[in-house]
Amino acid sequence: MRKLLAMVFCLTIMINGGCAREEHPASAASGDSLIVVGFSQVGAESEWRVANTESMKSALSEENGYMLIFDDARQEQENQIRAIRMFIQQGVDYIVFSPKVETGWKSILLEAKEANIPVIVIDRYIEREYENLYTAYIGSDFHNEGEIAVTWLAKLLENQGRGEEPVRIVHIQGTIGSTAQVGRTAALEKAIKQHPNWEMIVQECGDFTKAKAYEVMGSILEYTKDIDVVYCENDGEALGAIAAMEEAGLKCNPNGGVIVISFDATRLGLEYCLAGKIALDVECNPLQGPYVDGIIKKLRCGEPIERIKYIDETYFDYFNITREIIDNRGY
Ligand code: GZL
Repeated sequence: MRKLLAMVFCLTIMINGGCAREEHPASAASGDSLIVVGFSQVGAESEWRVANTESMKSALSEENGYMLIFDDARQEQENQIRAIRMFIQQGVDYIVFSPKVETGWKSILLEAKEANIPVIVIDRYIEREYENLYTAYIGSDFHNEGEIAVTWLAKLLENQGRGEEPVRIVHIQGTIGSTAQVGRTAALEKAIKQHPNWEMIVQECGDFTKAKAYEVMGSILEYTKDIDVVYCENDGEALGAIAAMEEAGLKCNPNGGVIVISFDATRLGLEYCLAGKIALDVECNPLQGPYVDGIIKKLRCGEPIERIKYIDETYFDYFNITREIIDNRGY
């Protein structure tokens, strides 16, 4: 309905003195000078993604002075490119998107630049050589998330007297080419080179979904159950892998069972952590809406902005998680 509204209003452009409206017809469409934002979201593949979408929608609300045009790309980059082109044609004031993968954005971002529409990238990055094509980035340092995970794992194994023993690792990766996958994978691959007793027995893509990880883990269990660690690149994958392992009779627990490493620290993931099924859950904060709201408001007032913003993140493990922590989580 909002899109139709924006389209209809775009067709009946009102002449207005407001600075933003002179730049982009769509903001003339908003009548009471709402800031028109086109937001292209990757999809709804995980609890993390759902929380990210909710954060954006609540921050870029009409009450906060926005008309939000939302598009769910259903995990297809082509759909994101199509949506961004539509936003440009509608003459929105700002474009916000989470790039499914890092490559393939140069052409559409050049179109946005030519249309003089600022682009804010959230969550995942685009390839570094085109950094000049966006105005700001808000998200996570994914390599650091991976470093937190492998450092924690090395310490756990050391404390268990397994610092020299063979450690057989199954690696279930996120969407290949996404920044979250690139960073979390790089940290594990680097750690495996640093620990001669760590062995990557399988590396498969779980595409950040529970269903795909369940399927992949099920196939792996058909030819080996001799597994010490399963490194999953988000909570959805961890839940799928754990379901497959438990069906195969394996116990997931850092004390004597399979050590499951995960990322996101969604409430559901932390429930599994409390139960010991996930040993470590590294936080990846999806609550980026308020940051985007703040950047847009500063841009409109000509105030300086922080071009690259990494959100502060921590981790939770089976040994420190509590019911109170879970109950107080924002997502
Ligand atoms: C991370 C984000 C990832 C999450 C997954 O910022 O891009 O995508 O870790 C989500 O849950 O699917």
